Formats: sequence, structure tokens, C-alpha cells
Amino acid sequence: GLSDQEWQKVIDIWGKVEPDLPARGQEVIISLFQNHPETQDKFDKFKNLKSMDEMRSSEELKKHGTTVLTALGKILKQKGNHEAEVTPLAQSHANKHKIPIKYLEFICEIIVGIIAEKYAADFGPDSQAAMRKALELFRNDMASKYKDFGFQG
Ligand code: HE5
Repeated sequence: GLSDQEWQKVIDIWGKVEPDLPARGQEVIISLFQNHPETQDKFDKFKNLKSMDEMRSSEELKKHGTTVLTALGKILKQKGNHEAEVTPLAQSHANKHKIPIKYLEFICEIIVGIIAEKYAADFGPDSQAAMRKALELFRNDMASKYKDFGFQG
């Protein structure tokens, strides 16, 4: 797990990101699609979006980015006691959306990259390391639920 100090760094940086969730969420989803095009095929609503312009002007994409980061923020704030939040997410992503754990790795790495780019002054090496640990814990718990549900992930 993470130390109290590490959790504090996670909570602190998320507090900086939170006022900008729609913008950051949009960037995260677009970057996910650009760096890992196979992820876009999982979205019936978005797989038709081809150009950067189309992606940027999709209000639905922006809304989804906000949804994703809001869910992640709620999980981070639980400081590891996130069973109640992770279970429904694992259920939908395994059984309904069929999202491999690898795709969760992709999006987590993109989230770290975007925070590093946009909040450099508040996201030093130790904060980055703490955030990576928190996201790893999240993914591990998702993976363990996937296993329970019999989804290979
Ligand atoms: O599952 C839900 O609620 C429990 C539905 C809304 C939702 C989706 C849908 C939420 C809250 C999340 N995702 C959250 C979330 C956090 C992690 C970091 N997601 Zn999610 N997703 C949804 C991720 C990661 C992640 C990676 C990938 C490739 N997610 C996806 C894909 C994905 C898809 C296809 C959907 C359902 C389609 C949708 O809502 O399109 C607008």
C-alpha cells in the first residue's frame, strides 16, 4: 500500500486537477485514442470519430472524459479503501465493455503524463511516484475483480 504521506501527495495533486476535469478528461481520451487506436474501437459512440477536429468537437467525448476522471478521483480519495467504488467499475468494464487491463494501464500512463505536462510545478518526482503507486493499486484491484468475474482481461 501507500504511506499516509504518499496518499497526501495523491490527494494534493488531484486537488489541482479537479477544477479542470472536463479539459483534462478530454485530453486524456483523445490521447488514449491517438496513442492506442485499438481502444477507440471499444466505444460505439466514438469509433466513428476520425480527425482530431472531430474528436475535439465531440461534447460526448468531453463528457465521457469528465466521467472517467470523476470516477477515478472518487477512488483515489478512498486511499485504497475503494472496494465499493471499484467493484461496479470492474463489473461493467469486464462484463459489459470488455476492457483489457492493458487498456487501463494505457489510460493510467496517459493520465500521469498529462498531469506532468499541465501541473509540472505541483507534480514533482515523489508526487509522480505516489500517483503511479495509487494507480497501480487501482489496476491491481480491478484485475483481481476481473479474475473473480472470469474475464481474462
Ligand atoms: O461503468 C460505468 O460506471 C460504473 C459507466 C461509465 C464509465 C465508463 C465507461 C465510468 C465511470 C468509467 N468508464 C470509468 C473509468 C475509470 C477508468 C480509469 N474507465 Zn471506462 N469506459 C466506459 C476507466 C478506464 C477505461 C479505459 C477504457 C478503454 N475505460 C475504458 C472504456 C470504457 C467504455 C468503452 C465505456 C462505456 C462506453 C461509454 O460510456 O461511452 C461513452
